[in-house]
Amino acid sequence: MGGANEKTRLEDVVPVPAETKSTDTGYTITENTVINIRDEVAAGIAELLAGLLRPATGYELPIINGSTRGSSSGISLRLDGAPSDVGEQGYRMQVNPSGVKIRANKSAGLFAGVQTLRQLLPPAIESETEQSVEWTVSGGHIRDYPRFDYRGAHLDVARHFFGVDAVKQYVDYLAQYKVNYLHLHLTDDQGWRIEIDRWPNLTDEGADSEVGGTAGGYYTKEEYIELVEYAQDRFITVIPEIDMPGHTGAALESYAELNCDGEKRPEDTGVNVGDTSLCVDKEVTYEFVNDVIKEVAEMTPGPYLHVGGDEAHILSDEEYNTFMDRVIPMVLEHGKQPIGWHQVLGANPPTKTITQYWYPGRDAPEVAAAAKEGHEIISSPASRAYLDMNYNDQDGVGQDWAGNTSVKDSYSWDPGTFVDGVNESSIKGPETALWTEFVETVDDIEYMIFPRLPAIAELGWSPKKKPPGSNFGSASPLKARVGISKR
Ligand code: TNX
Repeated sequence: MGGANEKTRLEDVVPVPAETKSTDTGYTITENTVINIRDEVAAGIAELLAGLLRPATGYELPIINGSTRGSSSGISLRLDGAPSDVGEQGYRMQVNPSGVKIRANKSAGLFAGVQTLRQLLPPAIESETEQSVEWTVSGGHIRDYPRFDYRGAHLDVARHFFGVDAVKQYVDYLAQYKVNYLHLHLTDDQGWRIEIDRWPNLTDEGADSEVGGTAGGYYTKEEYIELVEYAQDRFITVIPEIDMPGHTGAALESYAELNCDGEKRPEDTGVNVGDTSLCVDKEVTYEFVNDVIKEVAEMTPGPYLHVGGDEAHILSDEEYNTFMDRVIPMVLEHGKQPIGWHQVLGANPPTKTITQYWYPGRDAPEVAAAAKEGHEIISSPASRAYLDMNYNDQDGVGQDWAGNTSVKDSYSWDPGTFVDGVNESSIKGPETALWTEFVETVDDIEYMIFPRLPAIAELGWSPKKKPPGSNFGSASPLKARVGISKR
């Protein structure tokens, strides 16, 4: 990043926009700047923008609906005048001495444009107190739209619990890099983090600890809904994951009847995986799962519900398939499209089931076969997108089972072609994962996601121009904007 007087160039934005054309003269926000809108739909976005700009600039920045007051010097946000080929998430932006114009077809695009504007301002704009800075935005024209409609980020709140404020902070980070799905891993052996009315012990007994034995926690329904709405206001859709039939120690600790031997499992504060399962032979298991899916679906406006399905090591294939054959249709019945980790393919689920690929390598014939049958694939290869992997032997608070994962590793792969035999047309998009066995605090989260999360956000958004990896040059926009290259 440059000195105080050096402006951020249009092509320094992360993710790098599809098309930029710079001019010499930009726009400076002053005490006379107004924010113009024409549609009520744009009002919420204008409020978010004003809320960001007011503290650091100290300016009033009134939002004016429908007017072209004065010479209309200022920022204008409008849902017309965007080229149709920027689609529902893209935008067009023009900056000249009289103002900044952002145009989009849908509010998601307007919001994306505002995130671009945010990065084009001096970094001091993020300050909560008034700064004396010249608030100049570089001049020029941007036409921008995503390569993949889906750009996800996962967060494990089960191994270590993160409360509403921490997750809101995470959402804010995602929004800045135009990530539009937040996958919350809500349940695992070490904790059940979401209130379910019909099964209250899940949170009365199954939520009070986490890895290492420290206090855990859970979201009440109201808190979960608050989070979902907070994300929605930032054009991020929450995908809840209830991991089943394995990774269910917290449920098995809460209800004796869910265990095959009828005994409650002891509390789990370790980091083993694969040694728990719901009892697939008991009818009560399916009543339980149906109730959970129903209640989670009811409080989730987004179209997806993730059923996990990974690492059910203590089940036979037949038992696993029996379980998935009953559970996947339940998700569909409750109006959601199912997603499962790629092991779910073993059960031959209907093609509507989206599969999330997570192994480190490129060779995954079952995933290639599923793609040919019509399954959509979310691409999260552990060797690239697992942000709980350490950067190198010195840096990181995570693990290394998929290898150390440098910034370059995270940045130099192609989500569209990573898995052998899968065409880009089957790829929904990339998704980062942050497992939290060893990630304990918000500081830990930030250390692990920056700058690898922006790197993968760029792979999801920006056009594929060059062979994978060549984006990571010394003049890389990512490097310029988010620094850190030694990890
Ligand atoms: C594998 S990825 C898991 C998680 C662990 C993670 C740690 C996946 C579907 N299962 O249970 O937390 O590795 O990196």
